[in-house]
Amino acid sequence: MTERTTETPRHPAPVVVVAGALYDRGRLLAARRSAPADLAGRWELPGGKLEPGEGPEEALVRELREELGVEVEPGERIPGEWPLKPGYVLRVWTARLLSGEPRPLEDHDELRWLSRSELDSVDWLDQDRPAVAEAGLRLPER
Ligand code: 523
Repeated sequence: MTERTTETPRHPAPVVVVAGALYDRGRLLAARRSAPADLAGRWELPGGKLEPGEGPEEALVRELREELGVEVEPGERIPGEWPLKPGYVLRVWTARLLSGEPRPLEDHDELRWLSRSELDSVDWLDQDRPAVAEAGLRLPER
C-alpha cells in the first residue's frame, strides 16, 4: 500500500529565472545590475523570475517590457540550465527587438549593445557566461 504524504518534497521544483539574449542589428544587449549589492556592477542577460502560471516566453516578454521598456519577440531556447543561488536556475531564450530603445528602468544602471568582438569587454556574471558564449555564436562574425 502506498502512503500519501503531505511532507515538503526534498527537492522542490526550482524557481526558474528566464533571461533574454536580445539581438538587434547584429549586436547583443548586456545590462549592468544595480542590485543586490553582491551582484551590482556585474553584467547580465536581462530577465527575471517566472510568476505563477506564467510560461517562460511570456515571462521574458513581461520582464523586458518592465525593465527595459521594449517589446521583444522570443525565439529559441539556448540549450542548458545554469544554477543560481540554491533553489534557482537560469534558462535563456534568444529574443529579437521589435520596438523601443532599451532604457535601464529597473534593476540596471547601464546598458550596452555588444558586437561579437566586444562580448568580453564587460564583466558578465559567472552564471551567465555559458549562455553569453553560446549567444555570441549567433552574432555575425564581423
Ligand atoms: N540572475 C542571474 N542572471 C540573470 C538574471 C536575469 C538573473 O544570475 N541573467 C539572478 C539574479 C537573482 C535572481 O537571478 O539572484 C533573480 O533575478 P532578478 O532579481 O533579476 O529577478 P526578478 O526581477 O524577478 O526579481 P525581483 O526584483 O525580486 O522581482
